[in-house]
Amino acid sequence: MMAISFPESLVSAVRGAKKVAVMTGAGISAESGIPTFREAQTVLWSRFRPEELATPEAFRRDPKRVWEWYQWRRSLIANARPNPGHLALATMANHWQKLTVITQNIDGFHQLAGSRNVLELHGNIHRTKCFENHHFAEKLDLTSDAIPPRCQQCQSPLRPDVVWFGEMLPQKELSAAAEAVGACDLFFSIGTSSVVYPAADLVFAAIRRGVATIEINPAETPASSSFSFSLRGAAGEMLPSLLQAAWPQ
Ligand code: BJW
Repeated sequence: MMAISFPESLVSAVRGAKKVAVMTGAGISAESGIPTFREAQTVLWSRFRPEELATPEAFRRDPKRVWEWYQWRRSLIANARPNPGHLALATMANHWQKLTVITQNIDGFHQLAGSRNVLELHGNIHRTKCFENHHFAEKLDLTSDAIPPRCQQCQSPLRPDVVWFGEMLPQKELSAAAEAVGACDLFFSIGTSSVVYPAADLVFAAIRRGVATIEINPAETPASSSFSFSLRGAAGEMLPSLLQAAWPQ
């Protein structure tokens, strides 16, 4: 592991924390090989902005294209694994009284890495529901030629159970996330550009509370200058190094 040196005040904030809230975004899964949203890394993603695919209007206009985009992402996720960033975070939980992981990601990697208290604000790509009536589909009927496949109860086209632009976030998860941010004594923002709301509201709410806040991101974000510590680097390198600095093995 690359040796990274952190300010002593940062290490003691990490070591001394009791209730920790962590907001994660696409950047934490980048080192697992999952492309982020706002960095043009692949042909598919650079041709369309997320705002043009991740909306109910886009699905209504061209359900096949949107479905196939998610099928492509499902297969990327199925063939990828959590990385050292996800794993370090799961280990850190053992050192704190409470860790709440609030994620905008839909890949399920925090849970796969062993994190237990995970709030998924934007849903999960592994669940499927129908567009019209939100009937959950336990099993996909891929024997029919229909793309997307149809709901077995109402014949409406199926879609992933994720949150698109203009849709409400799951209220239970959003309230629990706000509660965790309101109660934490240390807050991390990891791998998110902090431009999508209401998730970004939670980042700014943590900053406003005046508790210790740490950002981990190779690039600057609109929130960077407001954090107590803004660490420029990859989550898969920063988090294992921080774990080692706070609790040397
Ligand atoms: C690394 C790294 C490494 C790289 N290590 N880091 C207030 C103001 C303005 C607008 C709004 C507002 N409130 C609501 C809105 C509208 C809208 C919105 O926010 N628009 C903005 C774009 C302006 N929000 C909504 O519509 C939300 N719903 C809502 O508000 O409902 C109420 C309502 C309903 C009806 C009418 C009015 C109100 C819903 C938002 C849903 C977002 N959905 C998506 C798709 C999810 C499904 C899917 O995956 O397909 O969520 S869009 C996409 O963006 C996805 C992400 O979770 C989300 C955030 O992106 P994220 O994770 O930050 O990724 P990137 O790519 O932006 O950034 C990656 C970062 O990682 C970068 O900074 C890199 O540098 C960094 N990085 N490598 C660490 N190794």
